[in-house]
Amino acid sequence: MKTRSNACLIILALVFSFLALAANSSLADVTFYDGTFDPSDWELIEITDFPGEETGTITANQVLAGGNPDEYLEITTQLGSSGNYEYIGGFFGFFSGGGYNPQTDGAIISVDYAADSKWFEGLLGGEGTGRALRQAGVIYLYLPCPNGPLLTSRSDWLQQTVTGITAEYFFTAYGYPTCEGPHPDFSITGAPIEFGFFRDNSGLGYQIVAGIDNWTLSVTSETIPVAIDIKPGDDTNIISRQSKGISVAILSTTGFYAPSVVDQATLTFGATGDEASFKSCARKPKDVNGDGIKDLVCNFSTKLTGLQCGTEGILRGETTTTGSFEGSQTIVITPCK
Ligand SMILES: [Ca+2]
Ligand SMILES: [Ca+2]
Ligand SMILES: [Ca+2]
Repeated sequence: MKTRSNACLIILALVFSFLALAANSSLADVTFYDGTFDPSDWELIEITDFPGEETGTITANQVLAGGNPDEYLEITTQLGSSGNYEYIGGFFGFFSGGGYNPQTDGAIISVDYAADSKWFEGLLGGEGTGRALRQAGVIYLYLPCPNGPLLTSRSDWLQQTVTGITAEYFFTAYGYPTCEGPHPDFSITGAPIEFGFFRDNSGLGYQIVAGIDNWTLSVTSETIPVAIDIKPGDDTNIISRQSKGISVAILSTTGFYAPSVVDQATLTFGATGDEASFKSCARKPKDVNGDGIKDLVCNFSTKLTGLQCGTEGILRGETTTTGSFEGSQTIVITPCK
């Protein structure tokens, strides 16, 4: 698990490796968290069903005491007193966390959400509250279809959690959803995602003040598959047992530029993929497969790879963000013994 939070907090960078699991089934996780709500860490975007005509507002401000504990974010929804029966909501995006890029952090299996909520004043019943995200400029709300959002209806701090949320539970529809798409793209080719939450109300002529603290969003992601070329440019992949090193190229794609994305210190390569055989990577990226995108060529100690005869060489590593990747290719060690 890695935690991304605002700069005031200690960043946890615990990395659990699930090495005992079979290839391609290991999981990488990242958690976004904030319990301070510094205004510079968040962005509020108003969402409404009458853009430009709404008379209601949604506002937010950081309060320094009285949270669970200390700082929290106070959110006020104000519904217009005349005109359209309106929906007013806000998407709160946590942009200081760096966002999540499926192409370098891994395809998302699901997300878990937790936040503490408290109702302060105004119409009883509270504000609608839930998880939200923005991808390619589109805001998606998670709404437990078809019953609508959770409510901040308690006058004490209450933690609300939802786990195992997949892409099909996020909708672009506001208010009560139709349970139909479009949904965000959690796949390996999906555009970068900013996570956050939403608050909303609908109707006319009332105001609600409610708070949020300890916003937490955890992503469970898949290992990123990468293509590798052992002994770049040579299809035999025959390596002498006496050789000092084995050259392995990590092939780049448009979304995964190996020379800048790979955290070289985490590279392991060999018979199981976990061997600490890494020596170095070439400083200059080189396009070894002629696709026009430069690749990363690294060198591993032949002896430390534990490779025997005809077998598979497995490479594993982590990206400089939060992703784990893996690739393998057939290799022939000679003489075979
Ligand atoms: Ca707090
Ligand atoms: Ca080769
Ligand atoms: Ca290439």
